[in-house]
Amino acid sequence: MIRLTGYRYSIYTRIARLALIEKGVAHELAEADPFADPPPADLLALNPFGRVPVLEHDGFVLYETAAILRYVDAGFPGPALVPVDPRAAARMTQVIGIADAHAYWPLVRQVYAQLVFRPFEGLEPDAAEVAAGLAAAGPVLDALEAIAAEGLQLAGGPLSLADLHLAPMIAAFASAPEGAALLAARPALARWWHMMARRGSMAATTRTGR
Ligand SMILES: N[C@@H](CCC(=O)N[C@@H](CS)C(=O)NCC(=O)O)C(=O)O
Repeated sequence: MIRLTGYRYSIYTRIARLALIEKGVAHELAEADPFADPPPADLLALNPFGRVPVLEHDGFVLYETAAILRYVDAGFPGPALVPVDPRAAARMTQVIGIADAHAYWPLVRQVYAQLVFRPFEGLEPDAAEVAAGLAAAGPVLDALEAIAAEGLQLAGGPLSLADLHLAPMIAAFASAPEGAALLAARPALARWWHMMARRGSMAATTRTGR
């Protein structure tokens, strides 16, 4: 049995769902809201940090999205999502590191959360957070643009874990017009994003209603 515990609005849950779908791994979804205070006890029992997603496979419990993606790729048949070429593989790991360390907070938690999610919940955006997020996003997008332009990753080659890790963050960011404008100014990255946005797995993982 393969179960993914996640949250419908979670970017990281979407990353793990993309990997399962792209590999063709049958799975069930369980819902847990990690932003609840305190997080649900059944989530804390799976992940002491109270974050989603968490994968369970026949009693093996795994949290941290990068680890989940590696496990899904290595543990199941389907297209290989890690390049064999050492430089392409290194770039893949680098993109995942950039996404986690530098992209998630400004792109998702500052720009998307303030400009898209808070209005969706009927709340006002915090202008200072938006400004900070947009300012921090620039260098992150520049770094990703350089990687996309180089061509080893984020360039429309064979699908990799880097594509899956980054796409939900860019999707959220680009859903704010201010984010879309910053992305459009990076042509190689924008080209990659338009290819990723057309994938069936992306369409299958837009948030579901309650
Ligand atoms: N390092 C974790 C991060 C996961 C993460 O931050 N998930 C978010 C949802 S997208 C979460 O659970 N947030 C709850 C919180 O920040 O309290 C991973 O890679 O899985």
